Amino acid sequence: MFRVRHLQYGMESVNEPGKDMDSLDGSVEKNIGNSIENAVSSVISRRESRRSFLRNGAFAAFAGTMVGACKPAGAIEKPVKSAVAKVAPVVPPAAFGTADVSASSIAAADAMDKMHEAGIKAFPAKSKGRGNQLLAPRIEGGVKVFDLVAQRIQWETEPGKSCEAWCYNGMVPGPHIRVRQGDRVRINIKNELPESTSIHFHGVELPNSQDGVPFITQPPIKPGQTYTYEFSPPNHGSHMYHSHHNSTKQVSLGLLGAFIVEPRDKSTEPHADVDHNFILNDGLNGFTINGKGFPATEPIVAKLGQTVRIRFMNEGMMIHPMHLHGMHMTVIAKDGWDQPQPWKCDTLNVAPGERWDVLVKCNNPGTWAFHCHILPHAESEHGMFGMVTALIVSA
Ligand SMILES: [Cu+2]
Repeated sequence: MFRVRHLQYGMESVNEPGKDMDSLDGSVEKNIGNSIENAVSSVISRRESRRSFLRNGAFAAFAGTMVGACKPAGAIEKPVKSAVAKVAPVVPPAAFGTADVSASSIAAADAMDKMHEAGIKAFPAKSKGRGNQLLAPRIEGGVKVFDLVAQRIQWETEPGKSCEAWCYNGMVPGPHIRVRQGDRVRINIKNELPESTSIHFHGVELPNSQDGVPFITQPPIKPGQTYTYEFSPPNHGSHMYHSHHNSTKQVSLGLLGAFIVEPRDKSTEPHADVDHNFILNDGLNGFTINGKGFPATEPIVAKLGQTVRIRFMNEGMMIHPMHLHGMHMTVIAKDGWDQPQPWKCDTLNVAPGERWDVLVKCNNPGTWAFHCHILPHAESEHGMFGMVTALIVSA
């Protein structure tokens, strides 16, 4: 059911949009002979279905680009269409200000709740592939060497929803690279894509020649070529690496990853029992956290009393105000730079390109929803999807 519900949302509105809108006023006239209540009820019903069309139509236009690269595994038109029939029908509401406890409203509520419940019960759902895995370097003459391969793969963002992804080393996000401030670092990138590419180390203050922008600091890395970057990161913090060529497509399809530079003196770091990268994306493969959409997102798990460090990174094209239930976050760094004074919040707006480091003192046991608060990035009438996960604090 999960795999088709975003498509359902867009497709259910394809019923009779033109007819619906054209006949809106005519339906009033036809109802003159009926009771006033019937006429009002009919108009409201029409308007509701029109609103539903406008809302769903707008979403469909949006979703058309968002899910363009994604297909439910093995899915064809037919199963999607048959699933549409299961969607709760639009029910004429009772008059405003009165409780609508009609059997049809209860049935519609039950049908909607069932979909919501199924999503929650599936969490955390198993899906193929896991991104953001730590990549151990090879040491060559004191240099930390990381080998990356840019390639096209099929990637499952949630159970049964398979997308074409462009990625590093077969995963979305690409491997988590972690080095120390001042380390000598070498990155070999082999391009197996059908386009040229490059890598930009976002936030690291490198010599100009290593900045990774084709035609400004280097030639594009052509299909089949291997290119090498080498540098010593001067500034620590939560940074990123991503393609800087045809990036609207390449980054949104998954050519991105966490590049974390630990401080030379690790004793300057605040204590954290759990250190979690939280990478947001919102491109061709939908709304994702670490390459997955709810219910396939990974929960953050901690014990009561522990401190969790979360490193938010936005590789998408939209802002995402991330909201944690039940506990506050203490913001300690922005774009890798320590805040002059840590500050507290429960909703943190993460704009494209930004990184924010926060600490959460897990002093409230339970499973706490943790989601983007632009609600169309997180929930529809079919249940939660996309940028939703949970912080689970066990007693
Ligand atoms: Cu969002």
